[in-house]
Formats: sequence, C-alpha cells, structure tokens
Amino acid sequence: MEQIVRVIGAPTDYGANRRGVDMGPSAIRYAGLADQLRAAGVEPVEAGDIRAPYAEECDPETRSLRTGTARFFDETKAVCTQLAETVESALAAGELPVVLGGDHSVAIGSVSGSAAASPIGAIWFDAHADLNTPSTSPSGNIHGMPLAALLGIGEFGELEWATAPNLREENVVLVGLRSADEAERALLEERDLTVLTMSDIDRRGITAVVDDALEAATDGVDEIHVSLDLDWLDPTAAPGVGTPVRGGVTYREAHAAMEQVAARSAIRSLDLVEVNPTLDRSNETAELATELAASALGKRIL
Ligand code: 5AB
Ligand code: MN
Ligand code: MN
Ligand code: MN
Repeated sequence: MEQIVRVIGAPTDYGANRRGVDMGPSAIRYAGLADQLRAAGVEPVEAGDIRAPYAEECDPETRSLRTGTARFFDETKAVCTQLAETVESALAAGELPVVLGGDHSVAIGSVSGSAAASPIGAIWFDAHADLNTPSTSPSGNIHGMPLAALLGIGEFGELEWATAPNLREENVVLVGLRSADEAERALLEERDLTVLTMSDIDRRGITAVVDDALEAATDGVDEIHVSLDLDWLDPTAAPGVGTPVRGGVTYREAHAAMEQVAARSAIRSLDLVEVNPTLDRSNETAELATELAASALGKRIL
C-alpha cells in the first residue's frame, strides 16, 4: 500500500521579522506539491490549514516571558498546540505528516506532535541555529527559538506544550549552519547537539556530511523529523525567504541531501518552512520546496 502523506498548512508569520511567510502554504500547494508527492510514489491527502489569525487581528504587544521577549507568544502557542495534535493524529493513522510553514516557530508544534508517541531524532537543515531563548534573542522573533523550546532550554523549558521530551539533544543535528548569535554559539559549545556547518560541507562534501547527520540523528532511535528551512539554500537558489544568508548549499547539493534522507527510510515527518512569496521570483522558492519534499520522500532520477 502506498504511504499516505498528510499535507498540513500552518500559515503563520508571527515568528518572523518579515511579513509574508504566512502565504507559504498556499504558494507551495500552488507550485504543485501534490503532483511532486505522487511522483515520489506517495499519496497526498490534504488536511487544509491550521487556523491562524492574521497578525493584524492579534495583539501586537510583545509578551514578556520571565526575563525575555517572545513576540506573538499567545498566537504561536495556539497554532503550535493545534498543529501538534494534527501531526500526532496523522501519525497514529499511519500517515506521514508534511507541514507547510509559515515561519519556523511552527516546528515547535510539528516536532512535539511528531515526538509525542515515541522517541525521534531531528535534522535541522537551516542557515541558522534556531537556539535562541526569549532572553537571548536579539529580535524577540520565535522563529529563531524553536529548537531551544523543543529541547527545554531557557524560559520555554517551563512550558509543557513547547517541549519534546522524546527528543534528546544527542539526536539533534544542525546541517549547513552559517549564521549563529553569540548565545547560540555558547550553547552549542556546552551542549551535545551535532553541528555540521557550511565549512564542513566545503571540506568534506555534502554526502559525507549528511551521512554523519543521519548517523547521529538515528543513534538509538528509529525515525527522524526533518525540518527544512528554505534559507538553508543559497539565496541564488532560494530567493523567497525572509532571512537570507549568502553562502548556502546549491540546488543540487540540497537534492543530494534529500535523496540521502530518502535512502535511509527513517523519515517520520517533514517541515517545509520560511518560504516568503512576497520576496520570491515567480514562486521559484515554493517550487523548490515541492521538489525537495519529493526527493526527501523517495523521488528518484531513475
Ligand atoms: B530562522 C536570528 N538568529 O534569532 C534571530 O529563519 C535569526 O527560522 C533567526 O532560521 C532566523 O532573530 C530564524 C538573528
Ligand atoms: Mn529556521
Ligand atoms: Mn533559517
Ligand atoms: Mn528565516
């Protein structure tokens, strides 16, 4: 029987500093996600979008969390709580959830839902570390905090809805990092996450690096969550993102990485986040997201 893939939109832009990522789910569907998934040999089922009010309807007040700030905290919590439930029930039905962001704060919901029933590893394909906490964040934007939240680091650690007790930091891997804040560096120094930077990719090549990433993420666990922030790619390949950083992976390196993920047959759930159609070139970045999803789920050249 074909694997059913449940496509879940999470149209938020609360967590980002640039408006427009809330249009990501629509752009990714319009770019042909369902056809790409069929080409990968899986059967897409559309779950529609999680309800997320427009930022204009919300209280723009910055919410203080003990010592720091997390903008749109209440809205993020509402979306992530619903999303976690939706992801968890898709998995319970034997489906593979693909979550369309939205900004990367939605990963708090997708990963905690994915890890609800049993342990997982996680690979973060991202230019950034997403390890800030409300008190270390330079921006107050929650899209820079999801990994810290999930690992129970900082003020988010006290919030049951945001943490993923079944995700051990030993099974968390960052791939393609090239922009980290001071506090994130310090944290990576003292913690047991695996970090494979762009320099590692330069030196060793993408396939050797992704091999290591898969090894670490699956150490002692059977399955992984893949969180793909489109700003992982170089902005020449993925212009439609809110926080671009030059020096990212190429189009082909990204596909090679996703093909390796597919070959490992360990993927439990997938995020495609941070696509910003207002900054894109003719929906190119959304289209790229659909192609990379297909590669991650088994689409092959031959
Ligand atoms: B993304 C920054 N570290 O916390 C911050 O795109 C950027 O989900 C975060 O990876 C980028 O504001 C978050 C400066
Ligand atoms: Mn991110
Ligand atoms: Mn990023
Ligand atoms: Mn971003």
